[in-house]
Amino acid sequence: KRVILSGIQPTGTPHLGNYLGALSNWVQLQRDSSPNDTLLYTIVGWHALTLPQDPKKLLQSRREMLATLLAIGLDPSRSIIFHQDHNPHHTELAWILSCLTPFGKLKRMTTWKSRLADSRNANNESEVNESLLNAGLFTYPVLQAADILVYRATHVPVGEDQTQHLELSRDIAQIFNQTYKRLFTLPEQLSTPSKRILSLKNPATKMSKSAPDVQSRILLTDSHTQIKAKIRSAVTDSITGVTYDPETRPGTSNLLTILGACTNREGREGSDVAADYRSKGHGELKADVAEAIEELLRGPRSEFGRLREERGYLDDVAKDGAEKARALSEITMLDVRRRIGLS
Ligand code: AQP
Repeated sequence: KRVILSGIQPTGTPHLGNYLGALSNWVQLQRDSSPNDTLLYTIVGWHALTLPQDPKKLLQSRREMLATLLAIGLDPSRSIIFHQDHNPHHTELAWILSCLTPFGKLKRMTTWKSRLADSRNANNESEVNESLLNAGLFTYPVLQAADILVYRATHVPVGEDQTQHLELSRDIAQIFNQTYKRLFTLPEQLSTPSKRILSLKNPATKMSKSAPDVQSRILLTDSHTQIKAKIRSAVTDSITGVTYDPETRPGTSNLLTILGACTNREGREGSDVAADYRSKGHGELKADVAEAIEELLRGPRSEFGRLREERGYLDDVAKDGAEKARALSEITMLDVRRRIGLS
């Protein structure tokens, strides 16, 4: 029996990268899993707070993220879909785990190291600008461990960029098990055929919800016209013809990756797609990419448009999800509190 957990931050409207890299896999897991498996999908509002958020926008993004998860096909009668911040067990366990987590392990997280580097660059100094960093940015991998361990998740579908954090979750689980009596099974990374989708404007970086230029990403809510315009203006190169070479032609290769992923969810690679465009140009490629994205997103977009207005229904789904999640995590927390002497 597997317990599968994954999460997404409500930091803006989800984009094609989120969909191809994570969300579509969640739906696939729902389809392929055994009825004995428990599926938990969470909108991680507490993680979003590690960067400044406008409260009104955050509230809206949370609700819209829930509508998106339902619109793409997650079924609340099969999967437990909930807001992380509706279940205080996450933060309770995170505190307990943070008291067991060696400081040095957190210092070695590459996400932290790149934050440190950014805080230096921003000032163009070798000194860290501490006002650009908060304690949450340093400790959030512990909260992530708690998100997973509080449900004793056995499998976590995440991209490769999360491998180090998942290893940390396993280390923390092991420290707990050694310090107290064994409680946690060690969660495994569930490798998904996830594709890293790059920014349409700067293909040296990934497509991201919070990148300032909205033209750099296809939103799941974009109209057909918006999709066509964004793909038409996507950065490629001036080399004649279309070939797949992520090193020298990242923009063109990204479009091929998108086309492969949109037209065949079983992992048709950008290099396979390139063969169809050997004698064609960027214009034809872009037109086909825009149509393939439209084909993929049309259904979810119209479902999202309907669901976002159904506030009562969304509140009911969130409430029901939180109750189911809390009922599961309470079992773990009773055990945890007893073991550490705080029952
Ligand atoms: N460009 C991408 N290509 C493939 N997968 C991606 N994911 C994000 N961007 C891409 C995957 O989406 C899931 C949810 O991500 P998240 O919201 O938890 O945080 P993130 O990875 O930081 O995503 P964003 O879109 O870049 O958000 P912001 O800008 O707020 O940081 C994850 O499984 C992630 O791998």
